[in-house]
Amino acid sequence: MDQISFPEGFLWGAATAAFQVEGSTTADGRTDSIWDAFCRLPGAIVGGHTGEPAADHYRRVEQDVKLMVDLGLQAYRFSIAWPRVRPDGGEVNQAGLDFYGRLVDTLLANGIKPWVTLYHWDLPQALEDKGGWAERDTAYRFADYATTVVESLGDRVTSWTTLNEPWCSSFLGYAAGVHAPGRREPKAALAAVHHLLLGHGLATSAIRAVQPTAEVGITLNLYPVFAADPSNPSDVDAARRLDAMQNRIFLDPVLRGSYPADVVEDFEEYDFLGNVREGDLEIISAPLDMLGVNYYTEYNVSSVADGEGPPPRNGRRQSGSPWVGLGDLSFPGRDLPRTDMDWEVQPVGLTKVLRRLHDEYPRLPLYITENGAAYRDEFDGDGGVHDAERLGFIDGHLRAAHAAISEGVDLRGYFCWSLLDNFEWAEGYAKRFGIVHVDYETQVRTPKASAHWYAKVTRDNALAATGGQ
Ligand code: PNW
Repeated sequence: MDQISFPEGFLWGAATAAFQVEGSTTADGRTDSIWDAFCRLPGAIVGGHTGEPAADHYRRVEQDVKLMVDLGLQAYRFSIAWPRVRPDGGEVNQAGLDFYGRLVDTLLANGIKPWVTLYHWDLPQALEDKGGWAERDTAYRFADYATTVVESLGDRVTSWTTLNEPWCSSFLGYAAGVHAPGRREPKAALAAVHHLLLGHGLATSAIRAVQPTAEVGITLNLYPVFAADPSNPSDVDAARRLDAMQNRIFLDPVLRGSYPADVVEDFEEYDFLGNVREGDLEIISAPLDMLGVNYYTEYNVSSVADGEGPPPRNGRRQSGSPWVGLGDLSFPGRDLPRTDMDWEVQPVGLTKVLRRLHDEYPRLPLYITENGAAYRDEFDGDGGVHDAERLGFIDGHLRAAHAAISEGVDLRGYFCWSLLDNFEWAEGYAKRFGIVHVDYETQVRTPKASAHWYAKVTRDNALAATGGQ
């Protein structure tokens, strides 16, 4: 049977993030990150869950790399915990660096490429105490931390991602307050946007100063955004503004060296430009080697009258809106299946995101750095986890990625989210994204059907002609 083949050299991997899998949150000199502190706030996390024990990856690195080998992974995308490496944002902690040195060595000994993210949301709490990302100084502390990591691992690691999803860090963390640090301060959220981007730019230069041959990128969570009713001007404007704050506020400064004019106007009342100093945009638009795309779903948006927003979350900490300046929004459901996160499954949105980057922005090699789905997985009588929905989700999105490649998009690799079931932020351990099941009592790992299937895809560098399942 014919196959759908990916280009030669296409990189197949899986991803995790430090706080979501490591556990051992007080080991070897690690101190609190904003997520450790946030987890202690009543009602912040479903079930009162914390970063312990997560998937106990800190103590099970050898076993987990063996698992990656069994799954035929060519690359492992993981993040480094800033509070292990420079616990209070200042002094270097060698024991923390040594952990990542061992992980990298074990990966390389097994022929797996380490794909390192420097910031996947775990800011040292000591820096949040000084204002966090709302403060400009945090960007400079981030560049110092990047230098420390590259000086330590740069002889073995060549692929660096500065930030993962700065949208979540800024708008979920500082405006909605549903992610750490749990602040509901729209003005601080917009300051955080700029300071995260400044940190990205400063870190990019810092990495290159230590390792001139480094491949450097940033990972953004991008979404196609539609007006639910294209004939309703307020829906059309809501879609424009949502696209602006979700996609373009990050893409434009990084890839074109300027903030979009409508973003500047929309956020004037929050003094967005007051954060921007001369020369910042040159720093932020430092040339990159790749762009990471995280894709989960599309947004079909409608504006609703103020006060008709979502109902309070039972038993949960009060939340604000991440949609700064947009008032209440609704996302009218379409006739699409949904994951356990209640996110609509729409693979064609991935093709659209990739095509947009190709058509509208200076071209860079693209990587899908996250894509995957939470489902309620259950063991079958035979001891296996037959996660047909997740398998179908990944299969459908790989077909959508392949369609973009066929249209000429320079997509170089795919990382599924996630290698392991893990701590799903505000949702705690209740949502399972792994292709490998984790029993949080025993820490036993069980590859799900999707993992066995994915191993074959990576081996063949191809999908079967008709859908997986
Ligand atoms: C991303 N939202 O998070 C992260 O990079 C991962 O750490 C995470 O586990 C994964 O996607 C699945 O959620 C997001 O509410 C979390 O829009 C929340 C949102 C988007 C991305």
